[in-house]
Amino acid sequence: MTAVTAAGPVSEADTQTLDRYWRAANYLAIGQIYLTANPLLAESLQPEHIKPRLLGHWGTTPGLNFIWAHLNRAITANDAEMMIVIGPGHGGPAALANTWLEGSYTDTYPSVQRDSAGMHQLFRQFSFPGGVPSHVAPEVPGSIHEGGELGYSLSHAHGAAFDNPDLIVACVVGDGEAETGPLATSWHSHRFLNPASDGAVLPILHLNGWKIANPAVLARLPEDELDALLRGYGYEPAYVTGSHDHVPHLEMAATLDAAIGRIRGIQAEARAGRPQTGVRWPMIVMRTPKGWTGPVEVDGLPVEGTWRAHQVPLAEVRTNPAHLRQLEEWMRSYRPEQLFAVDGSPHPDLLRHVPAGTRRLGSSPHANGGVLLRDLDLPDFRDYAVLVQAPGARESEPTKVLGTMLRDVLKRNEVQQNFRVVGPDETESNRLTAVLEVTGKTWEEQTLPVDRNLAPDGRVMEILSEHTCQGWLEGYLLTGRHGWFSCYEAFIHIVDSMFNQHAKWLKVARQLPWRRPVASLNILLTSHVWRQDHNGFSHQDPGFIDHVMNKKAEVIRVYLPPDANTLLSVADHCLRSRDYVNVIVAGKQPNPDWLDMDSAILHCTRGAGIWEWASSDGDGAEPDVVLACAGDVPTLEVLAATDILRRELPDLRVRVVNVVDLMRLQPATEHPHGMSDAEFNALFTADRPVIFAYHGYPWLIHRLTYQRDGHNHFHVRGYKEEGTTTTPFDMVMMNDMDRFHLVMDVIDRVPGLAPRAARLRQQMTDLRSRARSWTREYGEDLPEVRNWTWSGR
Ligand SMILES: Cc1ncc(C[n+]2csc(CCOP(=O)(O)OP(=O)(O)O)c2C)c(N)n1
Repeated sequence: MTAVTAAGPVSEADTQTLDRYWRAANYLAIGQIYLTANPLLAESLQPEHIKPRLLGHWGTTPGLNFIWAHLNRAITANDAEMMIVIGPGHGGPAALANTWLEGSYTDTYPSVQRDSAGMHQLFRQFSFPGGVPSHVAPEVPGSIHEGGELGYSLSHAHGAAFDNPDLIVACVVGDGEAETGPLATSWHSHRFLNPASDGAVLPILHLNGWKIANPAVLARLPEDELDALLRGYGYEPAYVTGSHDHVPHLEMAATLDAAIGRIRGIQAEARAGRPQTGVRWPMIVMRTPKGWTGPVEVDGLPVEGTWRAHQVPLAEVRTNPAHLRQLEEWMRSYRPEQLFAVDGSPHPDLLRHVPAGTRRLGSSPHANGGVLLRDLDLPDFRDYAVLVQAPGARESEPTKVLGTMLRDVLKRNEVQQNFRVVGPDETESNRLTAVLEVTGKTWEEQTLPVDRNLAPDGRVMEILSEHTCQGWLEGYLLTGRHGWFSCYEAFIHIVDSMFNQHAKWLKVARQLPWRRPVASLNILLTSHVWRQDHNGFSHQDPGFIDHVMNKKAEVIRVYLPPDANTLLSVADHCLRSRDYVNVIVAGKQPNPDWLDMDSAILHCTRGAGIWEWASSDGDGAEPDVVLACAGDVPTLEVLAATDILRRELPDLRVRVVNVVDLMRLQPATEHPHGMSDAEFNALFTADRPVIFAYHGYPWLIHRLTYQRDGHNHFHVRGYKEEGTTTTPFDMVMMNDMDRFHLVMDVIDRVPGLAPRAARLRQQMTDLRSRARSWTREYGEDLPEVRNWTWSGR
């Protein structure tokens, strides 16, 4: 049979080539799961040819191989530039088999040639200690998506497509994956895709019917209901159905050509200045058996087309001769002697549809984004400095100041089109509003006169799904661009797990010389725990930092700039950095400006340092106490406490230390930013009390410093899960991090001070009581607290 598709005829010979390629990929996938020797079945299989531990996932693999084979043809026939994102990334054997067949694997890893020795190595290394992982991990060329943790394929694929007008990202979505929250919300992503200036995503919903042990919901919906659901998401679904007896090569070829034709049609209209509303992007629903072409039954139980095919269908091959025989029959059913020459190389004719060079899915430069990465054209951050004539003499809203700089980053990179700002509906709430002076918020749907700042080509991307924001940005970064994510501090926890996966990706990618560095993932956390005046307890959670700290030191950075100028300096540094996750916690509420720009730069370069202008330990003298702070609100309270101490106990030598780069606290052996013990002791002393006011949960500071000489003298105040909707000062009092309590802490900890400072201590208790009753009576903080400023003593 032949068919004429949108890209021309597909002949009988074409389908045979596709089928031979597919059989070869299936054979290679099974070889990876089972064999450690005898790759071409030159002799009959023996137990010693079988791996001692059988690991990997067969079930999804033949479907993935089928898709890859057809994408090859579609790329060649349509002269298309494509990339693949594999949601069920546990189908690693498929990606490895296909990249080996097409030659991109050997290009990346010359030690694995396309011959029998290479095939042997391909098989042996899979899921083997010292070899390669079972998933579509960073080690796999052509991948930006591991797929180990399910749910992020569509958002990653869209991130890759933004600002890549010639790229079509084929995105395989598992029917199990489709049940996850992140995937379910990411169907909306195409509503943020601009057909004029972005590429396209072609979702391929892989309805193989099952997950590990259960049916998949979408696979059991009545056909009309599934169709209505996908249409409701704005897609034009096309269906390709295969079975044990029918391999739908012609249908798949025609459907792919039609989908590419439709994508190009939509783009051509938009690019000719005729944008349409209600664009329906194509998608493919591919219904094929799980474990397709594998054993139909094992030990009398059905396997092909059931959940039993998910991992390793024949589990006892080494010990059960019947299983071993069945494996050999299964592998020989692909007729390897017709697919591979005696030297193990694939017969050239089965590679006829494989595209050339960087058009191969495993060689797409987009999937190794660092090779395409261009530096941002950054303005001089010093131009946005707030003027600070004296520490604390005036106030500004740090994120609002940062907004002016980000605005100009957007503007200067308008031509490069390689910078986007994402956030879950909070860009304005987080006071980055200035960015909207030069761009809009991406919006392709209907608009109403009351809408503000929406634009089809907007570069600020807002969707109320932290998952989708994070997924878009990861996809955008991994394909060689830059971005900025701003989020309420409490709700960044929603993407804890996505952050984990991205940090793991970076850790592994950094060890692969062929993966070029990508721009860092910059996460600005604002509307933070201490200033949730509108919202209260549900919005008070600084724990993301603790979570981030679990990841490899080489990929994570945490910054707590205490004011506007330090935030600018930190932001500039983060925008220039590569291969990190930078977490920046900064306030949006009016906050004293402590440092002029020159001092801010010096302080941020040090990462932690003595604020001499605030300290009274003088040159050469050892302090009686160190008041340390990290975070804007802790810094304010520490300075207010210092002010009291210097006024009331003028003989006490107080040293104020501010930490902007939290990683400085770690030992130099643990983090590249870590301080040596000598440096640490010089700053914090080895034996004086250190009262440390910290933005987040106090135990983190102990965790970071427990090996230091002076650790026993560290007393940390921070958020201890006390909160509600109340005044800013009541919040710090609820957590004992207020200035009055810090003074009490000093009195309690400095040896010999308690007896002579008893009156002051009592005053502090009284002031706390007074401050508290004031809030209860007047609904705001005490005037002397609200209006306190650094006296410059
Ligand atoms: C978020 C998440 N939860 C659970 C798992 C464990 N898991 C691995 S594969 C799988 C089933 C996946 O089904 P589907 O997406 O349909 O893939 P396929 O059937 O094609 O293998 C599950 C639940 C996971 N990897 N990620």
